Amino acid sequence: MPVTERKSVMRSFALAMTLIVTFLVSDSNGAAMPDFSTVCAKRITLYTDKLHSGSSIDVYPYRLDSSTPACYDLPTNWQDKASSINTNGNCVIVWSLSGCNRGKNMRIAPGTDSHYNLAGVGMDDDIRAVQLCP
Ligand SMILES: [Ca+2]
Repeated sequence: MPVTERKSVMRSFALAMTLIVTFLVSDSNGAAMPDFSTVCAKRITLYTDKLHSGSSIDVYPYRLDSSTPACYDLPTNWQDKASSINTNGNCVIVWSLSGCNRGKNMRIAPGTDSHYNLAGVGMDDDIRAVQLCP
């Protein structure tokens, strides 16, 4: 491999490592790091339509620090859209407002009603945040 090509490869490698380290050290907002013990934990799936149909999004609520419950604020294009939910065996609290600390909320866990139709618990097209049960 010619020297210039080798240098180019090394430069690309160095850039990639810098990006990875930057990603690991801080998130894009420079906000507090999530607690990694909960980051990879629980997947919750929301659907735009009832009966787990339409478009879907997987969300992974995480803790910002040890004193707050794991919460995930939905992106703007998913606010007030969900009509059914798969908690994948987890217990969650869905909230009508972001932040998991205000607005209407409802606990949804294995065995509770309305996973297939959130209208049954008054939360149809009315979810902006998902929290893991504390
Ligand atoms: Ca909907």
